[in-house]
Amino acid sequence: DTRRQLIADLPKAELHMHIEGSLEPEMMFELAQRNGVDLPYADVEAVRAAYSFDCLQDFLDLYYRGMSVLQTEQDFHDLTWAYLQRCRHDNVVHTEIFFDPQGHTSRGVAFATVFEGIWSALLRGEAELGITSRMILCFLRHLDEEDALRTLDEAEPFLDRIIGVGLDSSEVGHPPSKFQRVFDQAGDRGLKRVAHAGEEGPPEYVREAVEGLRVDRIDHGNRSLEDPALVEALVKMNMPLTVCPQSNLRLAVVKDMAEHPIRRMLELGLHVTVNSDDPAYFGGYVNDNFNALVEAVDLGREEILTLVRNSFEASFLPEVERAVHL
Ligand code: ES4
Ligand code: ZN
Repeated sequence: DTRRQLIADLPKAELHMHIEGSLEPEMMFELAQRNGVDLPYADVEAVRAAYSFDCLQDFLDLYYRGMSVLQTEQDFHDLTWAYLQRCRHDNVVHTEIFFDPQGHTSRGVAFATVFEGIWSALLRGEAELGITSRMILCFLRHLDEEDALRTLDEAEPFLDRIIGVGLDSSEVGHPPSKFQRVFDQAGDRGLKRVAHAGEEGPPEYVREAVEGLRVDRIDHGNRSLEDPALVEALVKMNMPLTVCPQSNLRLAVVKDMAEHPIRRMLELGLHVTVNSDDPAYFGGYVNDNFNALVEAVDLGREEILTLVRNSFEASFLPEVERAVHL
């Protein structure tokens, strides 16, 4: 079909992808064996069968368990390299990846091990595949702000290779305002800022992220639609929303892909992009996410082109490099 072909052919940017969420069950088993980790699954099929979630927390429980197989710099390199192969397959030419250092330092893996493993793969991706990339350090919002502040201090030697900070994990009960000081410090250090908001949390959390944390993008942002004044403000400031359709379906943010609000978001004038979030857990990479939308909500050629253009416009590439893609 011509829209599938268009999606496949277009060079794209991905702006919302947790590298630990690209850990496919096959690699999970391989790394478990390599590192002598016991997995509570009999085989790869059993892992996939366990990927049935009622809500964000259901997923996060398996996500944190899964990442326990990641221990050495080589592990993080292999994980990232496998993701970059998917980028090449999907014609993703620029990617801004999230990583969760606290998910690793809390179990004794050094920040430098995580960072250098991912970084060396990204360098190789640029040299061998021509894929440009950035790294975004996410704070886990279910932990306290002191932990986030310590993590930002640990990141200090690497900050010239980190484009920005993000906020992820369990949303409800952990509003953006809980992280005001660490986001202020990140801003003082010249870092960009993004935050997951309005995935499960209320529109008020989106407002806090924008007005308090002064974010450059909102990750998800679906529940902004419940507040017309907020939508109007987001449109006026051209705030990008990194939307993740298959994640939304698998985490019950939307009941049915046919009810996905992406078309309404576009019609409202919101600067939306399409992303895979945790591709190994939610059933697909970027092209799969576009194709799922096309099939369920009949996205047209112009809408696809807008979404792809938005992905470069909302990226943290410098203006001149962004212009090349537009
Ligand atoms: C996440 Cl989908 C999602 N939401 C919040 N935190 C996350 N961490 C990894 N994936
Ligand atoms: Zn996410």
